[in-house]
Amino acid sequence: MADGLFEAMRRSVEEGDVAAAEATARTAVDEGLDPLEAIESGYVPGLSCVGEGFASGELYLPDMVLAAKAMKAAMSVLEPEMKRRGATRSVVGKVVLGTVKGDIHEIGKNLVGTMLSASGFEVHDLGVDVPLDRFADVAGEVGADIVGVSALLTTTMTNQRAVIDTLTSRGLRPTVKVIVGGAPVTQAWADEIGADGYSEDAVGAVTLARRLVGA
Ligand code: B1M
Repeated sequence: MADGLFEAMRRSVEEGDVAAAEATARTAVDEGLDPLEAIESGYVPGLSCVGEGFASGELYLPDMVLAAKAMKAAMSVLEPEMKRRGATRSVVGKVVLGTVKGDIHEIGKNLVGTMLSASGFEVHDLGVDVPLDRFADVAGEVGADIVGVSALLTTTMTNQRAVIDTLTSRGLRPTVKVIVGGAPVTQAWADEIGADGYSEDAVGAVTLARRLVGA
């Protein structure tokens, strides 16, 4: 049963079919399916397929835009359900989260934010294309434990280093941990730029964040 639904989810994203993406997400919620499993086994394979088609020249930017719209429609149904499932936990730490300057990819960052808040973190999501100083500004204002910096492009990854440099120059690094992630990011890159941690997915980001705040 779930396999058929995952297949319909994958197809909805590949075809950029917003209505089908939303409908399959509602079915998942109605049937009590784990929303994260629906995202990872249903919709993300569709996005990956479109990404590969774009990289090989078989698909074009409008195809990626449509796929992202369908994915976001599904997320708008699944994210509240993820938050609802984690709603009773107490606050374990404060995270300032965003996608770096020059980069407008938000789906993975949003998933990380949703998982963190469902796991008891207070998340201050700055959005996408975030100016470098803004991470440090808000981290100082809210007394953040962690700054999470997402980047999806090899050309914008370097801004993760710049965010860390800004935190250092503001004197915030002794108290604020930095975690980095995004498709092109690796542990080696995280080490090179002096981040406190790297995770390849949203579940790992939660484990990492909990470890960094000693929860
Ligand atoms: Co873009 N794009 N895109 N895109 N896009 C990629 C990233 C690309 C790999 C596609 C490809 O060529 N195969 C490629 C990057 C190549 C590179 O640099 N290596 C690419 C490109 C080239 C571009 C443009 C330059 C295209 C152009 O204009 N010519 C352009 C750049 C725009 C910009 O940012 N300035 C562009 C635009 C877009 C859209 C706007 C159309 C759309 C984004 C819409 C949106 O987000 N609202 C889009 C999309 C959808 C993609 C793909 C297809 C899917 C990305 C995604 O959402 N994945 C992507 C190909 C791919 O990744 N397969 C591609 C699903 C998401 C759940 O995964 O984001 O990886 P991900 O997040 C994961 C982990 O990475 C991790 O956890 C998440 C959940 O598991 N993670 C973290 C993420 N952030 C984290 C932070 C953490 C920890 C973990 O701690 C803080």
